[in-house]
Amino acid sequence: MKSAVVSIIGRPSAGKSSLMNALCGQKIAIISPSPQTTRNAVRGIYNDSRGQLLFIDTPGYHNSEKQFNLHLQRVAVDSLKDSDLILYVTDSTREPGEEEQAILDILKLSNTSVIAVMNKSDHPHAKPKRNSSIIKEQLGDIPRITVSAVTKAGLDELLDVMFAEAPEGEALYPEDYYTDQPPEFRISEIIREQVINRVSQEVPHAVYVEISDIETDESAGRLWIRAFIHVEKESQKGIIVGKKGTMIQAVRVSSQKELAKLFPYAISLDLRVKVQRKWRKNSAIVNRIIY
Ligand SMILES: Nc1nc2c(ncn2[C@@H]2O[C@H](COP(=O)(O)OP(=O)(O)OP(=O)(O)O)[C@@H](O)[C@H]2O)c(=O)[nH]1
Ligand SMILES: [Mg+2]
Repeated sequence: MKSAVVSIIGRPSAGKSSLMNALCGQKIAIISPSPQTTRNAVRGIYNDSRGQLLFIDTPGYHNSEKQFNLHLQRVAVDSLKDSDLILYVTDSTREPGEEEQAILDILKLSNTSVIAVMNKSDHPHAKPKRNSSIIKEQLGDIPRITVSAVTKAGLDELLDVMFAEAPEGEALYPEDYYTDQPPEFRISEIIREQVINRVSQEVPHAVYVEISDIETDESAGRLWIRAFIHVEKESQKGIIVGKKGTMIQAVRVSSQKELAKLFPYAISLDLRVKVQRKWRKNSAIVNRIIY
C-alpha cells in the first residue's frame, strides 16, 4: 500500500483549496474569490485501493513583509518540511509574476519531489502550456498536469502520478476519515466563508470568527452555537450587519444550512459582530487563530 503526506502550495487564489476538496470529494477547506482565504494548514484525506494520500492545504504564498502575511507564509513553508510530495498549484489564467518566482525559488531549495498542477483549465483564458514551460525551465522535467478543480478534468491523471511517486507505507488515518479538523474550527470556517463571500475589497481580510459557546441538547436533537465575527472597524461592522440586519441574517441562515450538512442536529446559530481594532497586528490573536 502507498501512503504519502502531500503539501499543496501556490499563490493566493490559485485554487489549492478547491483542488483538495475536488480530490477528496468532500467540502473540507473553505473557498472564496478573494485572495488569502485559507489561513491554516487544513488536512484532507483521500483513500482508494492504492492507499492513502494526506493532503495539507496551505495559505496562498503572498510576498509581503507585513507581520500577518509573514505568519501565513510560515504556515505554508512549514508544511513542506514534513511532506513526501509537494503539489505546486498555478493558476493558468494568470501571468506568472514575482510571487510565482518566490515560490519557484523555495521549491528549488527543497529536496521533496514536486508535481506541478496547472489549474483552471476550464477557463476561456487559461494558458496551461505557458505555465508548464516556465515550470520546466526552472524546476526541470518534473510531472506537470493540467487540471480543473471545477470540472475535475485531469484529476484521475493527477492521482495516478501522485500514487506513482508516493512511498510504500501504512495509512495514517482510518479509511472513513476525510479530515481531522476540530469541530470548533470547521464551524468558525463555515461562518467565515459565508461572510467573506458576501463582502469585497479589504473586508474579507479584516474578518475572523471565534466560537464562544457550543451546547448540545440531545433530547431536542439541537446544537446551539454562539459565534463572534470580528472585524477591524465600525464601518466593516455596519457592512456585515447590513441594512436592518439583513446581511447578518443571510449569513446566519446560510451558515445553519451548511452546518446542518455536517452535524446530525438542528442548528441554532447566534452570531454577534464585534470590532477588534488592528487585530492582524495583535500577535496574541494571530497566534491563537492561525497555527
Ligand atoms: N474556473 C475555475 N475557477 C476555479 C478553479 N479552481 C478554483 N477556482 C476559483 O478560484 C477562486 C479561488 O479558489 P480557492 O480554492 O479558494 O483558491 P486558493 O488557492 O485556496 O486561495 P487561498 O486560500 O486564498 O490561497 C475561487 O473563486 C474558485 O471558485 C478551476 O479549476 N476553474
Ligand atoms: Mg485556500
